[in-house]
Amino acid sequence: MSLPHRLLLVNGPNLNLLGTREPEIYGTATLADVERITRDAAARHGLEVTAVQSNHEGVLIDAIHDARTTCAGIVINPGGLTHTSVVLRDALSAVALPVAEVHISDVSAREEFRRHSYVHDVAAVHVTGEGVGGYAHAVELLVAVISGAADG
Ligand code: CA2
Repeated sequence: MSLPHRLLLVNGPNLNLLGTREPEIYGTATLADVERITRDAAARHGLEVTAVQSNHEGVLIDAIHDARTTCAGIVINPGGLTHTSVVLRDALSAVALPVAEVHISDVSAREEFRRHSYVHDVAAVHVTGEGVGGYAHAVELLVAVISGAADG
């Protein structure tokens, strides 16, 4: 059976505020810019993108569950849930799709509590500290993983 020609883009809590505060950490691009960058990168590989951003964990979990039958992979910036959420990690693990974890800022160079990610070891791809361009990089790396899995 052929893979769906679609990726799920998930942005977690507070990322709707991108471009409005803390430009020294997150830059000036908005969530709409992030979604456009991701769609453009995916389109170069003939893939469409379903984008979800929510400040509610359950909404993100439902979107991840829906992706199980509709998407070939997931690009996710879990926001602060990265450092707190076993539930989000379990959802990603349960759907068993290739996952790319993206962080706009360099979480390894910030507060200690940002150094641990519950998502890290259920993700095949990690992109950190590349600004919003990191979403395009994540798509490239995720497509390589998906293509490799399809070949193998
Ligand atoms: O660097 C990233 O992409 C983060 O995932 C962003 C999260 C943070 O909790 C992670 O440690 C790293 C926070 C997103 C908050 O976004 C804001 C955007 C604009 C203004 C304020 C917050």
